[in-house]
Order: sequence, then structure tokens, then C-alpha cells
Amino acid sequence: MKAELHDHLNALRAALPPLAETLRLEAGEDVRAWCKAVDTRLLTRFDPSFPLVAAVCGGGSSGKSTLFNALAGGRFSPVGGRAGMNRRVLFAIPERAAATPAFVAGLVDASAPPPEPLRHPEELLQEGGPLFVRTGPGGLDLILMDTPDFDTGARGRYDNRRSAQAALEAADLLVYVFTNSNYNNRDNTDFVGRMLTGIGRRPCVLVYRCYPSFTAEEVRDHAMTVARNLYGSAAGRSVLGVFRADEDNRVAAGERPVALCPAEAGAPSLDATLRAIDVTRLRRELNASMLSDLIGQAGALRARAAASLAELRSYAAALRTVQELCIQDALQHVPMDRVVRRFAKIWAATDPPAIKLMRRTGSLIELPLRAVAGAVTWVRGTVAAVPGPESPSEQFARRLQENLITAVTRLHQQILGPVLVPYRAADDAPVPHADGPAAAHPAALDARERLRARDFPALLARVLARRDEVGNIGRETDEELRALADRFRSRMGVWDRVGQTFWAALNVLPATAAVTYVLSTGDPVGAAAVKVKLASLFGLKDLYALVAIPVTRGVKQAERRQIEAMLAPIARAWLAHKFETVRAIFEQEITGDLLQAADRAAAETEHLLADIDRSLTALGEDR
Ligand SMILES: Nc1nc2c(ncn2[C@@H]2O[C@H](COP(=O)(O)OP(=O)(O)OP(=O)(O)O)[C@@H](O)[C@H]2O)c(=O)[nH]1
Ligand SMILES: [Mg+2]
Repeated sequence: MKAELHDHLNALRAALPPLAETLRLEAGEDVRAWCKAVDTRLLTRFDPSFPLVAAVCGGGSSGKSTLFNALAGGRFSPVGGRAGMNRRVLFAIPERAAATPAFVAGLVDASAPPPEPLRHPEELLQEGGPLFVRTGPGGLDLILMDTPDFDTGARGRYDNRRSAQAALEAADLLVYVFTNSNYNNRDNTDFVGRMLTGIGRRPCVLVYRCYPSFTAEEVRDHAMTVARNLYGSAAGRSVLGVFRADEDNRVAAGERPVALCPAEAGAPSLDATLRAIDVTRLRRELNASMLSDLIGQAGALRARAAASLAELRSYAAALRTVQELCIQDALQHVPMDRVVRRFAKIWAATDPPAIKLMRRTGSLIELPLRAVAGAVTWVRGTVAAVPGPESPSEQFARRLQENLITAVTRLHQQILGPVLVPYRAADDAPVPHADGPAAAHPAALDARERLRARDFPALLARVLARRDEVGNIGRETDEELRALADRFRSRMGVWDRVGQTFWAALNVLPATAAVTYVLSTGDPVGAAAVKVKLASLFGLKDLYALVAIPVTRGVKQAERRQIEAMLAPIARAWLAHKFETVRAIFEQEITGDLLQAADRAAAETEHLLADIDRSLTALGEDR
């Protein structure tokens, strides 16, 4: 095999198992068989002097060991009436091959220890790694394998199937021994068929242990059934020979070896059939068909992984979207009084000296301000009429707490549910969203289970304990408000009438303080209130921050629009900043582990897919 081919196969060999594992593709068995084929076949058995490997296989007590002993020329393997006797593999290796340690080691997985010499036949009755015996000159120049059965067992478990399968996957050719009671057993032929055609296509020899009374026609008929079940319609070229081993009590008594004769009169003997095999050609064909199957299977696995990666990405995107919507739910109420009061302070502190002086003397009050002052009086009346001891900041604290509980509960439920459905609690029904619904991805399973295992009340309490970070005006908000004040000022002249109206509004808003803003995606039509439209905040087209302040009286339509236009950036600055605060809290307390797991798996997958693509492209060109 060309060195590059070898390297590319090895690269695939290194990438496929972690790919299946990272994405939890549930392809473990396929990947294992794939790796095994590469390890024991394509990477080691390219030496043309490596003898043919033929495995004797079949159901329990079908006579495998009896045949193996006869072919190998000795009583190596234990035989007996108890089905499932052989628990491990026995190789019979011709002397010349046994002298080459690489050949012996090449019979098993690259990662497994090489077969050890058999000391006593009883060793084969215990589970364990493969053993071998050396066969003298004059015998068949092939490596023969006695294998455990693949059909004994109980309660849905096969006792020996794993070790049988491992052995058969390493063979070039199978000698399938069947009896009258199992020749038409679908489960058995399905299994052997998989071994023969699962990766590459291998030939086989059929041995029918049958009653001497069976006619040649019956034997042929039953053997045809087996062949069809193994290979489908094109069985002819893969079945190298059909032989009958007539039941004989002298064989059972150990008085003579089992005798095989061709099912068709005049056909060559088993010995001649095996000797006639052109090992180099058979192996070349087998390797070519295996390589093509392996590349095909790697490609199919790659496609599955790519589809799964796309799902993983959608899941991660939906998770982020659901989180963002929950953050919006948490921020439904904004302590606009506090924010605007803070802004007013900053504004006043940055007043030019002349304005400051005049503000102190009260000579700055002009018409718009008087009008607003009128509104203040009006509002004071309403506010006073509202019963209850709750101050605006108490009211806000309560609402924030309620909102946080809703948001955290929903986020938690969504993550642990089978499907993420992006929507805001604030909207009545889920709105169709680009990111979702998205099914939970298996790659995130462990992280989800870790979250599930956590105590929810404790988790909620940890988030609520941080609610001041959300409600308070932090340093970053302060800085943003300062920058805003500068920007406003540069836009309006010192004596700008609008500027003064704005100033007046700033002072009025806190006082009127129904004053939590409520975020809403619907335009509150006709509301007699300051209504701030925050287009495209949080990716929402129209988001309104609304506060019920009756500034309508005395304030001209144009001035009101100015106030609204100037308040928008204040609300926006606060919200944008708090959005990040809540996101940080949610990620630290709830979603971080999961998001990281999903992102890590996606990055790892991308990396592996790139490796796989390189190798597959190169292998495709090489062939
Ligand atoms: N009468 C008769 N008995 C046979 C023949 N071949 C095998 N037996 C007997 O059938 C029984 C099972 O034979 P084994 O060779 O141990 O069968 P096996 O397939 O290796 O069985 P496990 O290793 O248990 O799966 C033994 O008692 C053999 O002596 C035969 O041609 N005629
Ligand atoms: Mg046996």
C-alpha cells in the first residue's frame, strides 16, 4: 500500500472515533468495526507473503472445533456436546508464518496484545484473548481460526458473539458450518452475512453437517438457501465451494476425523478448493472492496456528523435566543425614575457656569417649563390618590424580583425540556423565530444533566441574590449617561429652548414616578404618555418603553416629541447595559456550562471534519 494512502487512512482512523463521541452519533458499533477493519486489515496485512486467514464459524455445537482439528491436523481444540464450549479464538498458524512475529501480531487489533501459544485445550473454555498453535509442514498453507459460536446465550444476550465477531472481522475467508436445525435460521445467516459483506466482500466455503440420508438435491437446496441469505442474489461468485459432512458416530467418538465431500459430484475437494485460491489476488480484491467500503462509510459518517453539527449549531443559537428572550422578560420594568434622576444630576453638574447661576436664581423658568410644572401638579394629585405605602423604588424592586423569577424559571424549564421554543413571556404566544424551535442536542446531554441535578430553589436564590446588580445604576451606566449628556449638549445651544424643555422634563419625570417603564412590543396607541420607541434594541423591530406621564397638558406636540427623542437614548443606554448584566448572571448561574459544552463540541467537530475532508479528498484522488 502506498505510504500516503496509509497516512490518510490513519488520519481518518484518528478522527472518526472522537467525531462520533463528540456528537454522540450513536454510531459506536459502526465506528468500531470500521477501525477494526483498518487496524487489522488495511494497515497490517499488505505483505504478499501473509498467509490467507480462514475462520471456521457457525452456531453452537455445529461441529466447528471438530472440523478445525481435522483441517489443522491435531486435537488442539476441545470438542463436546455442550454448546458454547469455545470461549476464545484459536489460530492454527503454519510454521513459516508463526516464525514471523509481525504476522502473529497482525492477526489481532493493533491495540490488543498478540495471540499467545496454547498450552492446554482447556484454556479455550475460559474467556480471554486469542491463542495459537503451530502446524507442521504438509498441511494447508493458511492460517485457520476456530471461533466461538455466535448464537448461544440467554435473556437477550449472546455469550460469545463479541469475541466471535472480532475474530470473523479479521478473516479473509469464512468456513461456515451449519446443520439441518439452523441452516434456515435467519438470525444466524444475517450475522454471518454482515461479517461477509459489511466491510468489503469476502468469499466463503459452506460446510453442511447433515444426515447421510439427505439427497444431493436436498443438500444443494439447503446450501442455496444459506448462500442466498448470506449474499443475496449474487451469491454465486462468493461461495467457493459447498461440502457435506455426514453425521458419523465414529467422529463423535473421536475415532476418526470428520470427512468432507463436495456437494456436487466431481467438484474439487475442500483441500483442493483452498489450495486453488490465489491469495494475492483474493487479498487485492478484498482490500480494494474494503477500501472502497471504508471510504464510503467514512463519507456517510462524515455526512451524519455534518448534519448533526448543523443541529448542534441551531441548538446553541436557539439556546442563546431563548436566553435573550428571558433576559428581556427579566428587564420588563425599568426604574426610569432612578435613571432619569441620575441623568438630571449629571446634566446639571455639567451645566456651563452661566446656566448654573441662572438656575440658582430661578430666572430660567420659561414657558415650557411652567407648562411641565403644571403637569407635575396634576400628576402629584394622581400619585397621591394612589393608595398603598409602596414607594417607586420598592415597587420596582418587587417587580424586578417577580420578573427575575419568571425569567429564571422559564429558562430552566426550556433547557431541561426536549425542545427549545423561543418566545417571551411578555408576549402572549410564541412568535415564529429564526432560531427554533430546536431539539436538545445529544452533545449537550451531559451538561443538561448537570443542570438537572442542581437544586433549582438554590439556583434561583443565587440569581435573586444578585438582583441589585440589575436594579442599581452601575459605573458603566453612569459613564454612558455622562457620554449621553455630552452628546446632547453638543447638539443643542446653551440657550436652546428645547434644551430647557428637556431639562424641565428631566426634573419632572422622577417626581411623577409611576415610573417604571414597561417594555412592550406593541405600540401603545393613543396612550397619553411619554412613549419611547427603541427600534432594533434586542433585535426587536419596535420595542416601546412606556411611562404613564401626562405631559400632554401644556406641552406642545413638537416639544413632547423632543422629550421622547431625548429619553430614548437614556432608556437605551440603561437597557443595553443591564441586558449584559443579566446575561452575565444567567450564564454564570445557569447556562454557561451548557453553552460552553455546545460551543466546544461544535469547534471540536469542525476541526475533526476538516481533517476528515482532507483525508477523504486525498483518498478519493489516490484510488
Ligand atoms: N455424530 C457426529 N457428531 C459430530 C460431528 N461433528 C461434530 N460432532 C459432535 O458434535 C459435538 C459438537 O462438536 P464441536 O466440534 O465441539 O462443536 P463446536 O461447533 O466447536 O461447538 P462450540 O465450540 O461449543 O460452539 C461434539 O460432541 C462433536 O463430537 C459429526 O460429523 N458427526
Ligand atoms: Mg468449538
